Amino acid sequence: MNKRKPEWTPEGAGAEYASSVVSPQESQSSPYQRQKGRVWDLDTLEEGIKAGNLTHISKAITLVESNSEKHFAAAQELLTRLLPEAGNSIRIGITGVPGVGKSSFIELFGLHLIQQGKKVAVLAIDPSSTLSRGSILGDKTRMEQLSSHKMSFIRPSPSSGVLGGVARKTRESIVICEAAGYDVILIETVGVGQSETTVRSMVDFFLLMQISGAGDELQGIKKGIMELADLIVVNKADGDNIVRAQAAAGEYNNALHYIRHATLNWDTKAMTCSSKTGEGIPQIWQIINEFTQQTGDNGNFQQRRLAQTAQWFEELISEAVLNRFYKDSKVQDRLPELRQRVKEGKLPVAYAVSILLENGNLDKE
Ligand SMILES: Nc1nc2c(ncn2[C@@H]2O[C@H](COP(=O)(O)OP(=O)(O)OP(=O)(O)O)[C@@H](O)[C@H]2O)c(=O)[nH]1
Ligand SMILES: [Mg+2]
Repeated sequence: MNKRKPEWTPEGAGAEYASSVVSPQESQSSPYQRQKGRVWDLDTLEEGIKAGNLTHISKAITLVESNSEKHFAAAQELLTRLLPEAGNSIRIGITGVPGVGKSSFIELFGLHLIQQGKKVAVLAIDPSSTLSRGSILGDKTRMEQLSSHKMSFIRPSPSSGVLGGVARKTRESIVICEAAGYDVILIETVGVGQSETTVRSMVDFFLLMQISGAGDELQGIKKGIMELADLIVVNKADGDNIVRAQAAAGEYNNALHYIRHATLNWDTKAMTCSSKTGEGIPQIWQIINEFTQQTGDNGNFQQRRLAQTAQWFEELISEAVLNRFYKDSKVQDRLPELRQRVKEGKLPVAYAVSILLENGNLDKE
């Protein structure tokens, strides 16, 4: 704070005319900045992230994952600062049923990328952890070498909250990782519920992982998921399983002739790979490079990102408006009774809704 004197101060007057002036910079500082030197100092976090400091990246992600309102303001300020540095990566979603080999694949694939001079970040969206409050994905035991490599960063799934909330945290974590200079962001998710669609809405390239099973290969696959994929990989193509895996890939390729592909002008294909022997891993990276090149040239890459952000914005508005509505005390006062009257057939549904939207004002009745 500055000690300043008003303009009308008589000449030669002393300190009795001084007033305290808060400089604009100080008044705009968040509560976080005022806690300089503490864990969440934003300047330090920002600098650390831009320098690729792993501790600071982790702390920043913990900050965006926090559910407290105080942390929300700080997280948003940090993200605002980081946004200009973000966007320079390829974001790859990897999905498949539990046990298909996602984490094993990411271990070998990540190491291959590092060999190509890339920095790799691995994030996870685990819808089941929102129920069990535990994190089963992105487990570092399956990614032993990758997790200890200095060119990689692995973050398990946020362990609580609804899918929508977890997705927001992952999107924000992507911004942090990109600002920290990661070239490839891998997002692992188990194929459960809406998680595939959610991950598809935040990545550039979507890899669907499968294994060959007995009989009809396509039976086990959820309708619609193939339409999200930019590449289908039949994993565990090793040992006795090679022939079966190749046959499965062939069946997927046939089926792909008849479905709509996820990306305009991109031919989604199926291929085999082994996350045990590493067979197929370099080819997968090559395909992703072709994809980036092609969609970059025809503008689809950038267009999809813009559309994703726009869509996310609208989704968040809907979510926030709904939250505000249910939190409104007048709505809370009236809701149980109106719900009951609607149930009993005593009040038309649309009428009950209109009453609630008038902030529970029953004068309308
Ligand atoms: N033979 C063989 N085994 C594999 C391959 N990939 C993974 N496995 C094995 O399959 C099992 C499951 O692998 P994970 O990588 O944990 O599978 P995941 O899809 O990440 O599983 P969740 O995280 O539980 O959804 C492990 O025992 C792996 O060793 C492969 O290409 N070939
Ligand atoms: Mg896994």
